[in-house]
Amino acid sequence: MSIELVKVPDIGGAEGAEVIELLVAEGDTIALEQGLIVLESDKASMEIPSTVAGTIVEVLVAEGDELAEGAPIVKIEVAEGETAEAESASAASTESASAEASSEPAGEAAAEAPPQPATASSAQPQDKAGKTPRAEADAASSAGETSQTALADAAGGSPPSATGGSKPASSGTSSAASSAATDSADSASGVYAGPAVRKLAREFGVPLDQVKGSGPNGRVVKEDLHAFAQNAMSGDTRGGMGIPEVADVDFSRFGEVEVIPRSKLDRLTAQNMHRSWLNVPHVTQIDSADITELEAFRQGLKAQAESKGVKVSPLPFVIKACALALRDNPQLNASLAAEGTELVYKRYFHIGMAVDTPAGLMVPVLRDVDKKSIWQLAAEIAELAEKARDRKLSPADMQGCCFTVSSLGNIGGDGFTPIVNTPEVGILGVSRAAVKPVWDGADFVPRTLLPLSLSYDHRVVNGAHGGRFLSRVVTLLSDIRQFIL
Ligand code: CAO
Repeated sequence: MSIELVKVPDIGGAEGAEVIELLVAEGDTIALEQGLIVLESDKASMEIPSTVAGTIVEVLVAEGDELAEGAPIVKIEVAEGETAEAESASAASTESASAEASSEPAGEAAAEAPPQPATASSAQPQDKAGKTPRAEADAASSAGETSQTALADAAGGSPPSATGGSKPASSGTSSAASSAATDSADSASGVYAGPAVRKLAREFGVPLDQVKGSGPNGRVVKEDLHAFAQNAMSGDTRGGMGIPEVADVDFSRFGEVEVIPRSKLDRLTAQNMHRSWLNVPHVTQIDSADITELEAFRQGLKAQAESKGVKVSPLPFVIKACALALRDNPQLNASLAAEGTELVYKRYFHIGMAVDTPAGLMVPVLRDVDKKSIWQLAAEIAELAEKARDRKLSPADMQGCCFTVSSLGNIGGDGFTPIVNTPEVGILGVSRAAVKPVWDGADFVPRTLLPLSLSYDHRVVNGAHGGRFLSRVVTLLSDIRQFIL
């Protein structure tokens, strides 16, 4: 174990370069050439890499400090065995404790050693010229060449890709120590930007790694920051891929109009739809159930229904089928929790029913549907629909929903894509049943088909879950004897 002191290398004569970022902290284990700090002078910003691998023992600078060449940055504890490698890559900016005590001044070695660019390969012992790693290190060290690998070649404006690496701080060939750097990698993300742009980004509080650079090799230029800031102000932070505002249009310019304030319920519904649409990745699967037998059975119930004072539409059958299918497919009866890290599986089967009312859409909830008969469900559907239209639903009537059924069967249409009522993860759209010719293997026969569309939250429900659930609903409706199994 030895303690190495890493100092500011030759930074092109810059005096008083400010520490704008600390990239390491005490106790960090760092690799050779890993960035230690970012310095910014009035000409350049530059990441200063470590010339050794090891553990940071002490950080000797703080953000805002002004440093010049030779200023100590960190003390690093280097493990035995790594010292030779570290030393071979070491520059004048690194001094081991023993080196500090050495009687040979670095300046003398510098005078003897010809300047040569430091490369990653300089970290490897090189013996072709018969030099020991230490001697090689001395030469490199003397030349003051290493530690500059983080600097992009400002003179040539060489972007990182020009050195074959994706980051200037990588181990590609470094520029000469005396080169002034104009671009540097953003410490966190490998973003390239000049000092003025980085400064501006800090002033704006713009995270540079989120800005798309339009300069050569993706360099972020001032115009990119301006565009980013403008987009942020308009709510669009992704270069037009966010949610742009819809401009207000004066429709009266084109003809007579009537402006009516929306009801609170209407606005609330709009908000809920918007929230669901923006948060939930939707998938909709389509199928149809052959309800020929169900319809015959339902028609046969008419007299009985009248005597009970209940009207039985296809809806109670659909809702019951959903409850049974939810029981078999718990994924559709789940909700996301704890910011998506947990799933709550509900062991009850409360199903919401979309009701169209003059005031807007309402979704009262039928409880424990799996345990109720078709008669009970038909009666409750009628009762809740009436309460909804009369605006007599209590908050409790609309809470605790696991899954929603939205039926437009009484209105028409061949299918639609319902929006999931998050935090539920599924909704079944029911369209108008119609008699259609179906091939039975020998002939086309008239069958009553009920179009169904299942939308689900694809974060929770995958295609297989959705497919199994919908198939189960179809099977149950196609053969209602399955209800009792
Ligand atoms: N296919 C064919 N006919 C259907 C049908 C279907 N899928 N669903 C219902 N019908 C028929 C019924 O059988 C009834 O006809 P009969 O009187 O001849 O028997 C007629 O349509 C009217 O039914 P209904 O509306 O009285 O009863 P319902 O149980 O089907 O629906 C309710 C109740 C409250 C869901 C419904 O009235 C309603 O409000 N639907 C709109 C839901 C909605 O707005 N969804 C969209 C939400 S997202 O914007």
